[in-house]
Amino acid sequence: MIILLSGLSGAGKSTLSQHVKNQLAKVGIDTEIIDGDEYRAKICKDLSFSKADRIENIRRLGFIASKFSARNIVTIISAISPYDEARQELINLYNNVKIVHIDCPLNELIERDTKGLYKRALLPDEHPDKIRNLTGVNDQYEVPLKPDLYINTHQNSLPRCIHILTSFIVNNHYKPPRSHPETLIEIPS
Ligand code: ADX
Repeated sequence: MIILLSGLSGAGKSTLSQHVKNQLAKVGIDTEIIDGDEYRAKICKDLSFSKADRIENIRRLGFIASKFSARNIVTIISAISPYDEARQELINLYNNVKIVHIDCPLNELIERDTKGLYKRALLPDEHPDKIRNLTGVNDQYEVPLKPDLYINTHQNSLPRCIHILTSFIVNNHYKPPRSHPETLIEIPS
């Protein structure tokens, strides 16, 4: 299963995915997190925040996710993924892709502003530090219209958000039948 956590920067995608991974480990479900920030620092270094590059970013993350997912590892992509086109591409290409919209009102994100990005996007136009393409402020975020799951991180506490996402994954995760001893391959000595 591929879980695409889509939402604005600071909405809580990374925090949530880490906690959910820990919860899933307790019930024996293996999880891999593919985090936009982390991959942009490594194999997506060449990509900007233009529309084409953001779509390419999700394409690459999706491809990697599909490899983990094919091994029955729950794979959480934590990336803004602002374009419906990119999200739809993953749904069309891979099995069992679930879109989860991690929502939080912009005024709350501006208040939290853990990375200082919103402050920079709201600077006057002539300011040298101004960010001109921050998703949700001066760049587009296409709200997922029919997400498989919607979580509002402002209206729900962190434990509640963790519970909602963990339960969703547990209920949708394919559990392979346990192999019987007679089906085990014998290794010749
Ligand atoms: S995506 O749009 O291509 O899906 P991704 O999730 O990989 O974005 O990266 C978003 C992260 O990059 C943000 O959490 C933030 O830390 C950083 N960032 C830097 N500049 C921008 C920007 N202009 N818009 C959005 N995020 C930005």
